[in-house]
Amino acid sequence: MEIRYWNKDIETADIKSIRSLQLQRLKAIIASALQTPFYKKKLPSVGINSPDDIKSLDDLRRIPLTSKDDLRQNYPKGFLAVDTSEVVRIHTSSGTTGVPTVIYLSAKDLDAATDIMARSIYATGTTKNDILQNMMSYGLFTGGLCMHYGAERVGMMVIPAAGGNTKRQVQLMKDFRTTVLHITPSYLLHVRSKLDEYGVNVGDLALKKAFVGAEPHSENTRKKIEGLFNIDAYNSYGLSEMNGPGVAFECVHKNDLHIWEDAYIAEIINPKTGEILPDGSEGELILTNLIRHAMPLLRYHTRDLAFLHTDPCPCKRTHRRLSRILGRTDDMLIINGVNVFPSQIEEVVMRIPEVGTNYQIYVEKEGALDRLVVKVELYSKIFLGEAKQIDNLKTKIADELRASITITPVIELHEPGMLPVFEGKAVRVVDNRPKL
Ligand code: DLL
Repeated sequence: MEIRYWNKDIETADIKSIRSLQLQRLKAIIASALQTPFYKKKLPSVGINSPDDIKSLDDLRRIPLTSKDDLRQNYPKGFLAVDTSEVVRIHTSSGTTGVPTVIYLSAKDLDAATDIMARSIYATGTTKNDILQNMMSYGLFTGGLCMHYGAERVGMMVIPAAGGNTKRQVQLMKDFRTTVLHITPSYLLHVRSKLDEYGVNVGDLALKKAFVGAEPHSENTRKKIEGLFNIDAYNSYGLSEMNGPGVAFECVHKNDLHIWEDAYIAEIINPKTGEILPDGSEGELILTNLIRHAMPLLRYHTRDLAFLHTDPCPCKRTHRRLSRILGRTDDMLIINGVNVFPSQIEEVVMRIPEVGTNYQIYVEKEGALDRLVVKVELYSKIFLGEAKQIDNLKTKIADELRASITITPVIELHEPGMLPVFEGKAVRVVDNRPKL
């Protein structure tokens, strides 16, 4: 397999050089942070008054975590380090409470983020000869524009299709011989479920790859996507606060995501104690952005659960790798006292061959107890099969889920197209229990 590098020196640099580059960049970012209203107060309170107070990477640990609430409470300009005349782009993320968070990029910041995006695209073996259909929403969400810029830098022809209008999307794929999709995994599965209705076979398309991200998905979902489309699906991780997609990306070997350590300092902490954990331990991911000076963000508390590791990758990139995201500390459900992550349910549901392309999780109150309902779409030929077979399938799904999460869910089986479709991030969990 031919390995291509966008910037071989940096991607394969020895760890010592990466750490020394991180220290140099951290000092520079501290200088910018001291220009922001937020960090101007925060950093001196832990004895950091100038970049010279950072002597080693360990000094980063002195800085308290920055949370999404800090961003909200200091909206819109509390984290801005430069005059707005230096800003060329903003993005926002609305999250669940409705109070937005905003990020600002200078021309230099945008250039640096675009380069990292191009590096991520290249790592999957994608080149200027590929045609990218970008099916993520364009606008304040980073998934559209940030990927677009990176793909243009690689020199690809980009189809800025954005999300939605599935029939037109498929037409675009056919007309322009799209080879790569950028899309959420849930929407990609939905697209597949519509092909028969449009009279299109997978073989009529020229697809080779998909970059899938922006939402949690299991290895079984990846396998399902790859099997249904006969393509390679690469996991792409990122978040608005760190410049959107391209924080960590899988290479051609698809064995976890290379986190670009020249641009981001990654730490894993114990969610309960805040203690920094060694490589290999699962915990919350904390990220420091080293390449954005208009709006520096130090030790951002992502709440994403993952682990980092240094297992050698055959591609010879040296940056540590990030595991698939295992869940978020704030999406954990407590059902009759048992902790359940939606990702555990997806892992089981998506490995059952009869299960189609969509599912949803409901939690309800039934008297004093909680009731977990897993609604699952089946492929139509199975849905139309014998009643006995369908009953057996219900039992099989419930048994497999009980073995994984120790709770017995109610299983509802649906025909294709009955569950809600999301063209962006899917809402997989509906928790109807009264709020305490
Ligand atoms: O979702 C940026 C992005 C766009 C990433 C396109 C990948 C592709 P936000 O809207 O700020 O930004 O949401 C960030 O989404 O903290 C994770 O919880 C989740 N997330 C993103 N990528 C993945 C992934 C974009 N590959 C939040 N696997 C993050 C699991 C993901 N969760």
